[in-house]
Amino acid sequence: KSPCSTKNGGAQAPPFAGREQSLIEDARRSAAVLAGLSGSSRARDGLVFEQKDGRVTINVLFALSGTFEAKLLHVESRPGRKSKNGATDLEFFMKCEVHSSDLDVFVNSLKRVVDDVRSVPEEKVPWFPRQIKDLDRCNMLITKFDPDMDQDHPGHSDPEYRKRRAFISELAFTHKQGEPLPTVEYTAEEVSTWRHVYRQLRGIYPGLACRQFLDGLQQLEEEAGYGEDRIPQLREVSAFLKGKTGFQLRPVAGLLSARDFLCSLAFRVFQCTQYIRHSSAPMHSPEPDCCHELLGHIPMLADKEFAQFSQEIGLASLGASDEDIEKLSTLYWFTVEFGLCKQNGAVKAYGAGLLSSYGELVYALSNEPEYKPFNPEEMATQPYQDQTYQPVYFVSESFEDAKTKMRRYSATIKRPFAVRYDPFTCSVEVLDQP
Ligand code: HBI
Ligand code: FE
Repeated sequence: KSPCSTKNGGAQAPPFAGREQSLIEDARRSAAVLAGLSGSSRARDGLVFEQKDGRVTINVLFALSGTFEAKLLHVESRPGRKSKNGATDLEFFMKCEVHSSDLDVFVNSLKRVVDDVRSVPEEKVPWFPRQIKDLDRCNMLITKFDPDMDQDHPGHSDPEYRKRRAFISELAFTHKQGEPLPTVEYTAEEVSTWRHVYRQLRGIYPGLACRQFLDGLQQLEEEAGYGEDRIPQLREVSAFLKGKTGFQLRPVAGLLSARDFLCSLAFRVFQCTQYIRHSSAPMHSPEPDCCHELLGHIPMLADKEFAQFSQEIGLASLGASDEDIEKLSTLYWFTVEFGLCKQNGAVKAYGAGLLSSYGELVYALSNEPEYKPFNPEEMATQPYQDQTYQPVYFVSESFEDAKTKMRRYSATIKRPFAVRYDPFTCSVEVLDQP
């Protein structure tokens, strides 16, 4: 009889590690019998069976010699190769993790007991999407600001709000690339929150927002149904953007990991939340919401040069190390989220975090905060605030200038390959991979 299959999903110590020596002795005594059963001369190192209802449970025990620590990550039984007499071998597949300094001792020790030992080197380049369809796999959410997890979230103690959020999240979770974007019928309360935010911000934009933003917003008002009386649908906004800069939207359930968020920009896809902030705090949201996306980000993404700038940050992030992702995400923070730029001798806002927050927009353009010139090397490691206003903002001379400096910075990110975006196939070509 075949032994039952064992699955061990968690990272645990080997099932018999540390058991009594008597168990090992017992197993050794049984080994000869088992060798007969399984037909494997290798299965000699100690086995214990238990018999129940005509089935035999076989506990395989390896006594490995040497000094090392290994973790058993996974065990399974599976049909192996066909042997000469036509029968299929039953293989046991085990996956272990061991420190690289112990690798040789461990592998040699294993080889005395098992037929096939292979080591898989640590992956050097993190996985990244190659085609726009692969973005379906880039959905790692960060829950630190979500209303279910964050006690300080204005909607935390409102079960109705959390239910609504769960409903809208589900639309994002089930969306697949290429499908029509989900539409949400917003409630009167949600529209009233939107109206409040829109009205307040719209009034101060002309003096504080950069030219590109104002142009974009005006076009959105004329062509994509922007206004204070309704929350625009992602579907219509996405169609609008596609015609302007080739950017498209994709619904997302909340704050994404920096890696997953940035990589979508490489495909000119902007991950967009579809829920709105809690009505008790219309001027403040700890996490991105549709006010932040639709008012802060979208008008800028209608600008060709800014769209290019955003995509280049995305391309630089593909396959980058964790440290480089951290730096790129900080750069993104001080530009796309909180950037300022000079225009006709005045400082204006282009960052979405500013353009979607009445309080911080006014503060950033007052003479309170510190301004520093645009410098990617310095920006990439500047500590930043995600709880309150920024103590420092970086001011670029122009988008052209920001783009040139960013390109220079991206070129210093070490990757064993280059990437090129092919707009015809919406895919990333990987060049010079060794
Ligand atoms: N996720 N949904 C979403 N929206 C953002 O604006 C966003 C994100 N994740 C990370 C992020 N922004 C940035 O702060 C950088 O870390 C890239
Ligand atoms: Fe944002």
